[in-house]
Amino acid sequence: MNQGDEVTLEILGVNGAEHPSAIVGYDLSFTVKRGQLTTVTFNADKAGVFEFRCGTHQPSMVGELSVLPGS
Ligand SMILES: [Cu+2]
Repeated sequence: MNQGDEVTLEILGVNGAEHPSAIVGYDLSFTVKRGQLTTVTFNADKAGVFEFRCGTHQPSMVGELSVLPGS
């Protein structure tokens, strides 16, 4: 995605009952639950690589959100 984009993440919970998660640096938190689609909408106003992580399943359950700089 590019900086300035309006972004919607759709995350489907498959394994594990609950995943209380956050995107570090974007001040976003949400909980993914098994069998449910979690929707997170935000404006990608900061460029960079941001870690998203589940607070329960560490150190393995992490990902990265990459936002390319705007022109
Ligand atoms: Cu988890």
